[in-house]
Amino acid sequence: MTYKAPFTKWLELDSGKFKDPALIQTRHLSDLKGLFSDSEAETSLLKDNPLIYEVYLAYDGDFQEGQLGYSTTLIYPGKVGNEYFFTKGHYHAKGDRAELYYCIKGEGYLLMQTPEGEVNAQHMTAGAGAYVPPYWGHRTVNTGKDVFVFLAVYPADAGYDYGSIAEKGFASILVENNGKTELVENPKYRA
Ligand code: S6P
Ligand code: ZN
Repeated sequence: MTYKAPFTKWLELDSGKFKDPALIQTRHLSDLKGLFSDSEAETSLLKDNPLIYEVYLAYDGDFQEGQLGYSTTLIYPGKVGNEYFFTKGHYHAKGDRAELYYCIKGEGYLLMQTPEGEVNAQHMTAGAGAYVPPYWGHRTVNTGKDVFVFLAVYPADAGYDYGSIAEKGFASILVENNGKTELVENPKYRA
């Protein structure tokens, strides 16, 4: 039996970034093309192609069953039209894998949906530990004025299914309406 060696990764609480990440993923608007509900606003903002979010992956081991992956996601504040910046969103390729999201700073929502289109939105500020049960697709949305940072811990073999979200979209979206955050139906959702 070969035992994996225990290790520690340090998170800079001010920035939300791991000091020595295994990998940093950056997602600009061009990586999320077609996902925002206001296509005109999206096309016009694509000229600037803003950075929407970054993922700092702490775990650099293997992705076998039994291991845990963990990372922080930093979603920057902003909107496309009246819709707040969000992550692409995904189901886990192994659908029965759950996940924990722990908010470090900022404000936002963990938006979830079942394959049948049932929606659930969990409000998150620092200290919130929100649970993504098996089979729920999940996307996070920054509805605040500052960067929204959360730690995600998940079975390392969960994997990603981005295709379903790219095809159908999310059933609900978070928009600003008269200065207030509202959860509304996504006009572009294809059930
Ligand atoms: C992985 C976990 C998060 C997301 C990250 C970016 O299971 O849910 O680490 O990967 O928040 O979101 P996305 O949808 O681009 O992977
Ligand atoms: Zn996930």
